[in-house]
Amino acid sequence: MKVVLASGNAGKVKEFMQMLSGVGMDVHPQSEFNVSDADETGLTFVENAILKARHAAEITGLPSFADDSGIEVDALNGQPGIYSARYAGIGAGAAACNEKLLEALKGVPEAERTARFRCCIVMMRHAADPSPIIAEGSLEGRIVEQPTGAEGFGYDPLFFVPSHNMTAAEMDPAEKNKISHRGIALKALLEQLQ
Ligand code: ITT
Repeated sequence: MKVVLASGNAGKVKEFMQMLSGVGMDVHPQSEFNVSDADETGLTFVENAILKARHAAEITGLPSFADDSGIEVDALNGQPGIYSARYAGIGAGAAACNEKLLEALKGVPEAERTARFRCCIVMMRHAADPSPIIAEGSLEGRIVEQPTGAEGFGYDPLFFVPSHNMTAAEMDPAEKNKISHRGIALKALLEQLQ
């Protein structure tokens, strides 16, 4: 099955391509079709994932799936959440977002720095698909005080995973995929597709 991965985030695309190799899906990132980024005007992960998947399906005429994800920090009442990519402003980049998050948590003790990554994946068989497939995953952790590790992307250097005693950016990418919010959501999506 030829499907479009509706994401312009290189870190996500890399993880999806690794996880989907050998699964029997013919996956093509949206960049191959000159799909522009969709307007993420939703107020929830699922709304934004639908908007992105529908946008790619409209332009390509192919089944498309999108990931809307982010980090929820308990001490910040769940922020930045759906605004994770734009936390430091549109186009500001991951380093600026991470700096802003560390600043917002300055002085917050370790026990209160709990957070989770969330991921919602939506697959639409066509742009007017009235019943998209929706799959979700999350990963619990906490925000460290110093960026640590060089793997991954986004908030990974700040996200400590207690089960592995390291940040997501210190983890082997294959290991991250096994336990991550994205890995869990993708597994749930594939089960529904079968
Ligand atoms: P697309 O919409 O084009 O897929 P995006 O980066 O704008 O790319 P989102 O709106 O879903 O995607 O924002 C997700 C942000 O959440 C992402 O930019 C990271 O900052 C963060 N994030 C999500 N998953 C992550 C992960 O596995 N590791 C680190 N940060 C992650």
